[in-house]
Amino acid sequence: MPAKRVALIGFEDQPNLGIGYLAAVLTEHGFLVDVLDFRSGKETILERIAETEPLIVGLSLIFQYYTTDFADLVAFLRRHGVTSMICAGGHYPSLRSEDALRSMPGLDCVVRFEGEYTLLEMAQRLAAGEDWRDLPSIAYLADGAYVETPLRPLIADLDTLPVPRRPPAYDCLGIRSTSILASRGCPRGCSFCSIHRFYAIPAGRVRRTRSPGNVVEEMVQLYDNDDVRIFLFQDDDFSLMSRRDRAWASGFLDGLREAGLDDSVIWKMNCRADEVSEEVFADFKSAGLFLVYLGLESGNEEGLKTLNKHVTVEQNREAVETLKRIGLRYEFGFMLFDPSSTFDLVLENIRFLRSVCGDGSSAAPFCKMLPYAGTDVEETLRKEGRLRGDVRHPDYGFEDERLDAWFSYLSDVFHPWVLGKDSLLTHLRWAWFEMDILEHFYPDVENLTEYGRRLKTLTGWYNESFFRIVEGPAALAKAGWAGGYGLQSMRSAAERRRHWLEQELEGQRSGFFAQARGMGSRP
Ligand code: B12
Repeated sequence: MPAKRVALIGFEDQPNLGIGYLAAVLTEHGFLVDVLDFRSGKETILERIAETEPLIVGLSLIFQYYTTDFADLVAFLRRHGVTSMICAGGHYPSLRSEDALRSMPGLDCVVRFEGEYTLLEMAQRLAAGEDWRDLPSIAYLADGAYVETPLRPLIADLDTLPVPRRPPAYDCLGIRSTSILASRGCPRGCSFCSIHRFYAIPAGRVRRTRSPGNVVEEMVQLYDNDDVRIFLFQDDDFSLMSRRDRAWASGFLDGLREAGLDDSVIWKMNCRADEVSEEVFADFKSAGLFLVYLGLESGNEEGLKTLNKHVTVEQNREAVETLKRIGLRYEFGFMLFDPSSTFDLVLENIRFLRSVCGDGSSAAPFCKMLPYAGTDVEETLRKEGRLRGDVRHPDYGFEDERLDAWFSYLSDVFHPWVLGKDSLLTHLRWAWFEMDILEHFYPDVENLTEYGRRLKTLTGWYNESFFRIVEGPAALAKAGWAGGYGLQSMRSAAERRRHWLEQELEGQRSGFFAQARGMGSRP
């Protein structure tokens, strides 16, 4: 009798809830599941797999730009004699199954779309020594020929799923946080988003929501058993558009209040600008909502049309204004560059950003829209002959080639500002997260209001520096760089500015915490 073990490997920065659900379903049916962080390295993963000899090694490929790294891992495991079935799931392998199989030699199959019950049946078949090739929702190569089986419908009732397995809750200033999902799927057709197709292809209702009671029950469990006080909802869109959605939201708030969580936990959600209303969000705030991640995406009508957002610039602006009026903190997704970009439209985006967050209410991100596999925008760009790059770096050229040079200069300069765990933007966002924790859980700490004011000023300086770095070289870029004159001094000025902002942030932060500790309070 083979061991009933499965190993799941994925990117686990915050809890990877996809893996968490897969692991919970398998565990519920008697399998032992090892969850390994892909970043722990090939040797560590191999060691663990050699030790446990799982029936299946399952790869969670939800970020397509890890495809080549996962292909390396598969080759490495095979080279070192791993004979377990190796399969992959997630957005890219589901939407591009054949490409995934051909680009990852050694992979036995792809589990397409929602994977819980296909993976379970696969594990059961393997444990019983039975063939798996007629399972639904899989794809594989048979003697080099691509085969895919009919798709299983989406899980109709999310309440039937067990609570996902999670890594230990993350601790910041003594307060624990974790991720949670209230729904799956999004019916909107944003052209750049992988989610729209992912949930539209299999049969079943695209957007499914857990019952409010089921969500609150999980929160209570996490609160009671793991002392979790901060819940980060990862739903693509905490939808509030239909009457049914709003009834759900009010049921959720009632549930939080009945469970007594409304004044003991705080939570964050993601949504669109056209879902923000003063009444509903003020109510949310009174039940613990502390942060709203808004998918603004563009600050000009042309860009919003290209991204198929079906919102206007005015709605974007109004959503932010509403949150400010209520006193709710917000972060936002924004793609300064998209396939419709021209010099004027990028500068219009900057003017929009200055008008919404020039006051330091939130830090602006720097991003170019990327055409992920299976998205509408990828298809359009392919038809237009503008698609470039590869699976790891999907890309496109702008219609005006001078923009390519401008973007490339800016992304080079902004790399340490916005990318990675050590970037200035990440540090700023952390400082705000700490501020949220202090405000909600340590309100008696002295000088908090003053520290908040300083953070806001600093965020304003960060934003204004960012805007000027974009605006500065625009005329030069438009003139074909005119020999590059002035560029080097702009680059050095940007670097100096970043160093100064970093030092200022660190100085403010450590100064504040030193005095808070001096007072003997908990942080
Ligand atoms: C949470 C989240 C994050 C978290 C990461 C959480 C973590 N794992 O550490 C954070 C905030 C860090 C993040 C960052 C980014 N993210 Co993100 N993120 C999400 C989000 C909103 C939710 C993921 C989730 O919990 N899903 C719910 C679970 C239940 O579903 P699932 O993960 O898809 O898993 C199911 C199936 O896919 C399948 N499955 C998955 N894995 C496996 C494995 C096996 C073996 C099997 C059988 C099945 C299977 O079964 C699972 C259960 O049904 C998704 C959107 C989404 N709704 O999925 C975007 C998403 C994954 N992110 C995306 C992107 C682009 C990014 C960023 C690049 C954004 C940016 N510009 O910085 C970064 C990249 C981070 C990095 N690694 O470098 C894109 C990926 C696009 C693509 N095709 O590559 C998505 C799809 C959003 C989108 N709108 O397109 N993200």
